[in-house]
Formats: sequence, structure tokens, C-alpha cells
Amino acid sequence: MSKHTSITEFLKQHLQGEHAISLNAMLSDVIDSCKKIAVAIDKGAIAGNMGSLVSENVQGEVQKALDVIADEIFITCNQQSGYVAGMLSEEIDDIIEIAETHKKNGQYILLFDPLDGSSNVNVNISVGTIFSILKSTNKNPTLADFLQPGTSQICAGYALYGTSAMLVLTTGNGVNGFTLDTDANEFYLTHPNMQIAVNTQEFAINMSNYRFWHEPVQRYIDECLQGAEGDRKKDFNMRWVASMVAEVHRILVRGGIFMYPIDTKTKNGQPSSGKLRLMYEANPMSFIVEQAGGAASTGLLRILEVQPSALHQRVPVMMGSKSEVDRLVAYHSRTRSSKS
Ligand code: P6P
Repeated sequence: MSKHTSITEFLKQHLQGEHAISLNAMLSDVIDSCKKIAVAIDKGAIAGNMGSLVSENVQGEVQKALDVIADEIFITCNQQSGYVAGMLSEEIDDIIEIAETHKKNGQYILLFDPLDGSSNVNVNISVGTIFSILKSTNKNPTLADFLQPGTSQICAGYALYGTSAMLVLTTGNGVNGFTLDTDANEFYLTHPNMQIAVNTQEFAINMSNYRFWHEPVQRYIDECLQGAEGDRKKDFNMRWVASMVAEVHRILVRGGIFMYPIDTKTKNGQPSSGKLRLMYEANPMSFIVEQAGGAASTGLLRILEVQPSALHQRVPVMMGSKSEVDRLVAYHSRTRSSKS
């Protein structure tokens, strides 16, 4: 028997308020689905799930076999509680409607990226599941019910399938991390009250896009690269895992800043608005980061205050140690005021 508190026990002790019963039931299903996804990933190539499919998802990305497997697990498991009235998956264009028989208790919306960073699966680098829970005004949620700003989230979390499987979540009262004991098939509290260091010397960004960034981001990175001889008067380290869940988890544990900024690359002739999706990547991670004392911005706006206009809209992302995000926001506002 572990000396740690199980997630089941933790949730019983800590969930309070109007959503306590429903969140406990919904999170039980989320936990169950993340355990199943962890097993599917652990089997790796042995289960023959490593390959890519012919299909593409709504993002126009080639789907991995595990993308579809994780998506199917998440959708199936998260209808059991009866509290989920509608879902949105990164892998599926339209709102996922729930059968009447599966939504008897209440109205919540579950948004998720079932396997974030899945291009890393074949090379055995950490991937994750990201989820967000919103309250719906009715049992048959409409598009308007889905398009709520991130400040409306009542719960957000991620599973990280890394050197150990972890579940990290917030319900608005701080951030707690749980590690999966595979022998007991249970998550145990190992990272209580996670806090992001205000200052850092580590940044995470895909440097190959440098020439496409706007000036404030180029300036910020230039200063990091100039190190102790430059304006920052300290050396920086860089990481890039190409898996948002792994980057954000590292930042929760040891500080840092994660950036996927807007760039001038065009896609199908349209200017980019960044790569990461607002509803099921940026918003849940921003909720977690802020609850851990960090900050999350588009450069111009607090991410949680972005008013969504489309289910799969993308948004520029800068999140992590508050002093670094504040610096980037200041650089963006200076650029904006110098242009006005
Ligand atoms: P790039 C994974 O595809 C993802 O959505 C995030 O998890 C990750 O941070 C980013 O894209 C990686 O993007 O351009 O480095 O492949």
C-alpha cells in the first residue's frame, strides 16, 4: 500500500462547491481513460500501433494509429459518468454529441487533445493528453456553449506519458501532480501544490522558425542568446521537446518559458496565428500555469481572456515563469505603441 494519497482519496478530500460531485465523477472517467492510454502507449511497437494512418485530422495533420486509439479511448470512457453533455476533440472537426442515455446527470463540456505531441511516439519521446472542462448552459450544448473563454474553465489537466506516467490537474485551487503506480494501477499524489519559479534561465521555442517571428519575439530570443555579455546579464539554456505537455511539465517543476508565437509563415495563403489550439491546448495549459503562479499570454492578451470564435482556432502562446512572460508582453506593447 503506497504511503502517498491516492488521487481518488485526494479528490474526495479536496473537491468542494457546486461542481464537487460532478467533477469527482467526470475526473474518475478521465483518470480511467488516461490509464488505458498509458497502457496502449507502453506497448509501443509490440502492439503494432506505431505507424501513421492514411487519414488526416481536422488540423490537416497525418494521424498516428495511437492518435485514433487515444481518441476512441477518451470518447468512450468519458461518457460513463452521465455528466458530459458534449465533447470536442483535436482529432474531430465537429462537436461530439452524446447519446441521451449517456447524459442524464448534468451539463458539462469536455474538450481534449487525446495525444499531444504524437509525432514523438515513433521516436519514443514523451507525449501527453490535455483536457479542459466547461459548464454548459443546457443538456444539448450549442457552438456558443463551447466558445467560452478560458476563464470559464472549472477544471483542466494533462496526463504525461513520460519516464513515469503522471496526471497534473487544477480545479482552480492550485495545481497537484499524481504519479501512476502501475502495480496498483492507481495515481498517487507526488507533487502537491506545484509552483512555477518566477524567474528562469531556460526557454523553449522551435528556433528553426526564427526568421518568421515578429520583432518582439526575435528581440527576446536574441537577448537570451547574448547571455551574460548582453542586456540580460545572465546565460540561458534552451530546450525543445516538440511535445507541449512535456515542456509545460518541465516548467512546472523547474521554471522556464514555453513559446509558440505567431509567425509570418502562411498556410494555404493565410497568415499564421500560431500553431497551438486555443480550446484544448492553450486554455487548459494556461489555467494550470496561472494556478501555479505563472503567466500565459498571446503577447498582446492574457490567453484565458481570448474570446473564442472557432472550435479549432489557433493562438500564439507564451507561458511559464511570470517575469519572462511579463517581459515579452512589455516588448510587444512597445512595438505596438511605436507603430501607432
Ligand atoms: P513543432 C505537437 O504537435 C504540438 O502541437 C505541441 O505539442 C508542440 O509543442 C508543437 O506542436 C511542436 O511543434 O513545430 O516543433 O513540430
